[in-house]
Amino acid sequence: MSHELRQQDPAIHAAIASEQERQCSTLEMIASENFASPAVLEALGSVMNNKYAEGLPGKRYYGGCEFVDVAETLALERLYALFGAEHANVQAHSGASANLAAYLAVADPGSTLLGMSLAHGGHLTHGHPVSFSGRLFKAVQYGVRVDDGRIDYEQVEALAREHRPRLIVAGASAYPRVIDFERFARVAREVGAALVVDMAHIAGLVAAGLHPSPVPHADLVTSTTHKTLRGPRGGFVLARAAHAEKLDKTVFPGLQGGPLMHVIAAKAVCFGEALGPGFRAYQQRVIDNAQRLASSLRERGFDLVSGGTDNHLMLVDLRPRGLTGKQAEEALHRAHITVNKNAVPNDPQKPWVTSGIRIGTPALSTRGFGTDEMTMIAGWIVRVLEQPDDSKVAEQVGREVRQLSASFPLFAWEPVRA
Ligand code: DSN
Repeated sequence: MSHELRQQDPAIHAAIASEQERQCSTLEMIASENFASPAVLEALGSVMNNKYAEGLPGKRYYGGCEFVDVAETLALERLYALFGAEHANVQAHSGASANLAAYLAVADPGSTLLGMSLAHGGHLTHGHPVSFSGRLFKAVQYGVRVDDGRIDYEQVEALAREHRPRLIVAGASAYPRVIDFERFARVAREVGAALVVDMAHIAGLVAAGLHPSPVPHADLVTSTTHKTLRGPRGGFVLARAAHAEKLDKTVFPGLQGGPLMHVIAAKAVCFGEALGPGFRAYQQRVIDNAQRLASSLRERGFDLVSGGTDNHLMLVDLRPRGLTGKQAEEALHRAHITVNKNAVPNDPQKPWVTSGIRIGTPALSTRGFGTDEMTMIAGWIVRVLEQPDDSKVAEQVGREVRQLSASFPLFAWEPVRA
């Protein structure tokens, strides 16, 4: 870390140093988190932070944009190469703002939006009443089937026929199975809706060809860049050519001012890494690790929503163990294992408590953890959750976690660049 920061602002320097130490010494298993490469972090911390560049490459409202234009053009070119979309915009500051831009590009406020309920694995911005998506739009929500935890496509079809939404939103933040985008597109076509797919969680798997791509099926596809894609925090939107102009104008000047050019430069670096030959192997490791972790937890008697996983995450239903998600998250935290409490479908607990935990493998896979380590970690998770109030168990597991972490240095991996 830089000398300047330590001298100028010791308090912030110390907080950053402590956060780095926390990331190195704990098991980071929050499904939406990852470790961006040193090259991504370098671009993020660069002088591109200083530049205003409203507009698009070659068409800016400010002078001096020739070098930020290079960065944004490369980000776009690499994004097209990754996902094969007809049009892209890389300026959305986040996944939530990417979703808002996509919705407003094809629907007016007051239109009906059919999205997956947060309580069943969707996202706040897919129509929850506390989010803009439930306030600006008339939200109708679908969920998963009670018996197998899979998306209830028949419910999606029935709700679409009944409510004739302008927007159908597919995608999830806590759904462990493959999503059938083709089926969503069929129903969207039937009722005259635009299909927006939020692929934020699975973008890396899609880029690697390990999850079916929504791009051929959706009118617009939104994503973040920091989850399985392993880049800087931020968003982007892909669109059919017919929506290109409306999308760009909705992002700017509709919703945002100056784009974050340092973040866009870092997105370009991330997309370049994703085009490299090592990226597919990394995403395969994410899936292999999730499957091993899921099967190890099941063998030890833990219930998983839908019985397992096809992707990078799993949802543990703790109701049969008499534990809440909050208790489990806190107990694992004491053992240096970081997960998040998460509602399970039809959860009787409040969102601040929940009956489940969501566990993901993208970050540990970046550190080089493999399936043997996943078996070990499942054993630790079980030990802690079987005696969640026993501080000696937490201490012992915490010691073992630190030992294992020490043999997987955070930035020892080498992304292969395009
Ligand atoms: N907060 C993210 C997640 O954890 O899935 C979604 O935006």
